[in-house]
Amino acid sequence: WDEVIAPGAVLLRRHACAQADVLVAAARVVVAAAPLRHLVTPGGQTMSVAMTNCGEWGWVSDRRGYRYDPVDPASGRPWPPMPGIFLDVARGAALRAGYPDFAPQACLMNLYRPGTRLTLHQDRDELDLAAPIVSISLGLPAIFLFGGLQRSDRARRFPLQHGDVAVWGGPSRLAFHGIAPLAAGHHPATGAVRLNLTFRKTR
Ligand code: MD5
Ligand code: FE
Repeated sequence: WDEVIAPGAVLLRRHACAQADVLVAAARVVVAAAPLRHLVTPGGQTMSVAMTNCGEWGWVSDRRGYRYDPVDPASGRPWPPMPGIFLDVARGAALRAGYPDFAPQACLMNLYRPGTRLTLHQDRDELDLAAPIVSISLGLPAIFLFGGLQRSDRARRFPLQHGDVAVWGGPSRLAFHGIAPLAAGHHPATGAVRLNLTFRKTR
């Protein structure tokens, strides 16, 4: 059931299903304190994914660039704390994938509505590239695009479903990846959306 989809990349299918409702409830608490928003890229494009963060550091983008910031620029206050259940599930998945000491400092929350996409990119704003990234998919299914180390490498497509957890480490840590435009639908846990929680060690 656990599948190694590339060196260092492990897909734990349905790993978080039992905790999914608690994760969604905790996500709503975070969003109430730090609302979802559409960030602008340095190139001036508004992202189609709606984002917020919890934990010590949050990922933000604006005309000046991408960075991790301890303060929510929308409120001037620190990001909400990472809910305990987020940490438990992220650490448990990392352990299962072979990373017993994962200590995430940031959780980026990505909300996808029908039509929302994330174009191919690399995650390289973190200072410690030896630490893995753990991501939890909730709600509507999505097609994950998994490319190689060069933007031009052909991307493979993997369906990601409610409760799936992926751990990206080793050589896959810098692979190009993205999400195909979300198909409309309904899921009992989230309604008409997909929520992805991404845990990172930032420094
Ligand atoms: C998502 N989010 O479904 C994805 C899940 C992001 C992002 O891509 O940057 O917020 S994280 C997928 C990921 C992270 C790091 C490496 C790799 C995939 N990979 O090697 O394919 O919203
Ligand atoms: Fe990414």
